[in-house]
Amino acid sequence: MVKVFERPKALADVPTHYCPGCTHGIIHRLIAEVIDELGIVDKTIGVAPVGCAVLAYNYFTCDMQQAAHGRAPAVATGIKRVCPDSAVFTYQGDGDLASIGCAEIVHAAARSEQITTIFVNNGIYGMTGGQMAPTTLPGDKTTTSPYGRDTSKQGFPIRISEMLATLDGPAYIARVSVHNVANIVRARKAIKKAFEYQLAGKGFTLVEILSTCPTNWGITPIEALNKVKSEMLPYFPLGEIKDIEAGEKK
Ligand SMILES: Cc1ncc(C[n+]2csc(CCOP(=O)(O)OP(=O)(O)O)c2C)c(N)n1
Repeated sequence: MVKVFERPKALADVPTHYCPGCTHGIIHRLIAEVIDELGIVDKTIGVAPVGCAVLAYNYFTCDMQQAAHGRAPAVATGIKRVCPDSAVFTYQGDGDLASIGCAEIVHAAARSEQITTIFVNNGIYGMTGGQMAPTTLPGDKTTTSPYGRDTSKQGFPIRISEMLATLDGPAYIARVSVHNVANIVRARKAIKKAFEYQLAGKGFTLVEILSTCPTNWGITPIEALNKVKSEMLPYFPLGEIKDIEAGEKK
């Protein structure tokens, strides 16, 4: 019989706690596939965030460390500097990375720490019940913006990837999405490239992944995927935002 499906070895054989239609699970799988493909499970150390992915340490079979809210880049910096031969990644939501942890990610990127950040942008604080995040779209209703995000009072969403790409430190920054198969394939390529750049010592790498939160968005999983496509993509355009290798080839 031909085997058509195999769980990546870097992914533990346990059920996850994620809501139906949440794309954290897809993103976990992509990271695990890349870790398997690069054969680095024994030397990979992930840093779990505070947010819905707080239990990520239960889902990956590589070493994992838990960080305080937003502090994953600082924790990852320490790990990587002590274990320079390891592959270190942080896994962070938009509340974690773009709000309370904004300073940490900016300075880790500016220092060009040799780490890979997986930035899961679902435009909301999922774990705590759907509060407005720095990436919440204008007009979107959340528990802290019940009439919709009003940019005159609550400001505009932050495009973290573009902002970090202005720094000299990052080697690779891409924004991808997992709302359909073609984009899942592209997301996997970007994650792999980020890990490869880290292993080659090229500098700080970050992959922002547009994600869903049907529970707190108050819509169905299918509607959530459609919202990513029709509403998030125009505000957060996909693509490789910085790639030091592409720059050199020009
Ligand atoms: C120091 C501190 N402040 C606030 C919180 C409460 N808190 C837990 S998760 C979270 C936001 C999570 O949102 P996000 O990072 O976008 O991840 P998601 O849950 O959407 O995946 C907040 C504010 C906390 N745990 N610690």
